[in-house]
Amino acid sequence: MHKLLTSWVIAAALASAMDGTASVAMSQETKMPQETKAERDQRMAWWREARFGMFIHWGLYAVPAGTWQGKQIPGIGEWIMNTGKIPVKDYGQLAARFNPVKFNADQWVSIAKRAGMKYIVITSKHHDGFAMFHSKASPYNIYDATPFQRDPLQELAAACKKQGMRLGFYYSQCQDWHHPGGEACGGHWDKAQDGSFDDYLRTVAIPQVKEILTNYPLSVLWWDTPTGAMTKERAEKLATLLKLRPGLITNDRLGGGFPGDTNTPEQFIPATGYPGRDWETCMTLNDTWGFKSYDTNWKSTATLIHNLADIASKGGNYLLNVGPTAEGQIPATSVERLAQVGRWMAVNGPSIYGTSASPFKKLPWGRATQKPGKLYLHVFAWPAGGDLLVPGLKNRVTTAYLLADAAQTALPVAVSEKGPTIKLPAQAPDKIDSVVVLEIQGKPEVEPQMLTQTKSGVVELPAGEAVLHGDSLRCQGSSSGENIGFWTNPKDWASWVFQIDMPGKFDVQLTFACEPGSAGSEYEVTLAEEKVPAKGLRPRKRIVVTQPEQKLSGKVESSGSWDQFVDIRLGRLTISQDGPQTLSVKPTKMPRGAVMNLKSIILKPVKPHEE
Ligand code: FHN
Repeated sequence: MHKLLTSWVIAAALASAMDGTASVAMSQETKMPQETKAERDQRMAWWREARFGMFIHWGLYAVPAGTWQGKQIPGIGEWIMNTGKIPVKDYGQLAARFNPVKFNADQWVSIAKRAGMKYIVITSKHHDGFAMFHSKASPYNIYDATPFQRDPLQELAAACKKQGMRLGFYYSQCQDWHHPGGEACGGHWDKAQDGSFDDYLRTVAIPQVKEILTNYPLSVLWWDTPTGAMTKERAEKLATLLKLRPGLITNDRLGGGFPGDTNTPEQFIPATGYPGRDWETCMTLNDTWGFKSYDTNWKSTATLIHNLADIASKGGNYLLNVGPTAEGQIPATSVERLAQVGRWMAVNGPSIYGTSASPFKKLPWGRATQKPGKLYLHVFAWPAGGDLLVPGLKNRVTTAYLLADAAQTALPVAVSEKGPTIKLPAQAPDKIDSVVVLEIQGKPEVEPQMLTQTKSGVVELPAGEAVLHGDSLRCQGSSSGENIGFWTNPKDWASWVFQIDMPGKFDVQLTFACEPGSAGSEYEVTLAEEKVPAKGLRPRKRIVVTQPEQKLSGKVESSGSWDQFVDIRLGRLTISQDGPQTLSVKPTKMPRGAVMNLKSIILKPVKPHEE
């Protein structure tokens, strides 16, 4: 409920399925076929090793490419039929104009391969209901309804086999805006769409899922947008078909409480990953999944590489999308960006493939991934003086070298109580992300690090650093940044421990979001000395003069929506001595079902003239 909702999402079930939370919660209720942990690990092994895949959204929507009857239709390209409320018959006429003669399956697979991607997931049928494979279940497919008269997905399967690439299909099992009875988020807009959902399942979705699982060598089946209509009983009819392809991996978007194998955060990187679950962030290269001729908001190569390292550092996979044109070509900018990522992967692949999540909560200069006996330090910000402190690492470092250095020349390592410091060369081997390999003894052990004041005395307490108390609230990643959300239990609270070296008076600023319908909660912010410093925290420098607890209180006003964050000044606190402090936020009243999405708390030192 606190996830950021885009306008087209109507069902709460759908919203939570999109970051996997609903399915995680429901997994206990759903009986899944018996599989031991060892069997599951074996089935997931290639996928965990892969870490990087290509998503392809390709369908009839590539023909209008974002423009209908001369008007640019807002939103994502593959939604043009729904957003533009295009009648079924008119949209269907696009098929006669869809002739992707420049499609070359080998080329597409090579583009993915050169990028360092290890699997491809392509739309076999998106919400517009048009099958991109030769389906016997409906003539509304690329083989029967277009001048192309080829099955590009068979060609892609052959090319994948030839080039050693895993293949998966996306299938929109619930939404289908063409076949009568199919679901449409926002409701049907054409009588031709009306009908029975069960008939649609029986005559279209079930037979087509059977077809794709039988006729194509699939490693992944990627469901999408389960609506409320996908009850457990209905979902079971689809889930049971999965037996047709042993070893298949599916995601958490079937609906009906089926957890699938993977969580699927969309367009964001979850703050802490999903410990204990396999997960995959899917993301666009620009702002659309399906091709839009005028969307040129491409992510930079640096962003893509940082995202890939960030995701791997949290134990997930990156499924990065391309939206080919109606001629069958992957846009040139996508090809170029992917080639640049591929050049980085050719050198740094070992720091991504088959790695697991970082043992560090946060690193000031980048990210880390690990394999047994090795830490890969992804240095995004190369230290000016050449000294790279690895804060809190307790293991003995047996050797350190740059991954880009084939000779593995040992870098000097100095050890202090703060952790090892690696002496790096003056020049970063890669200005986006240079990887330093540490070979270490034993499993990584890291001392917890404490938040400290900045040089100007400011204390920043971000959502990602909070200790969360309770069951409901959690730190969620989103396009507006990490925040503490899902705060639906008034007993839940959050706290931060931080070190003060420059005591004084501080103005307290809270950055939060709340939609109008949930506003009105009240809360207290409490500041207290940290009595038992956590292991590894700096001891007090001088004798403690205990200071009484201080409290500020506030009321949550509406900020407009769950993802519109605003700053408020809550009041002033005094910290009269250095040492560790704890700041807690606890709700006192929650009249309307939720507290707030809390992004950060900042303590700003009050200058003498402001007092
Ligand atoms: O509605 C779709 C959207 O068009 C796209 O396919 C994405 C990819 O994850 N999935 C749905 C929204 O979650």
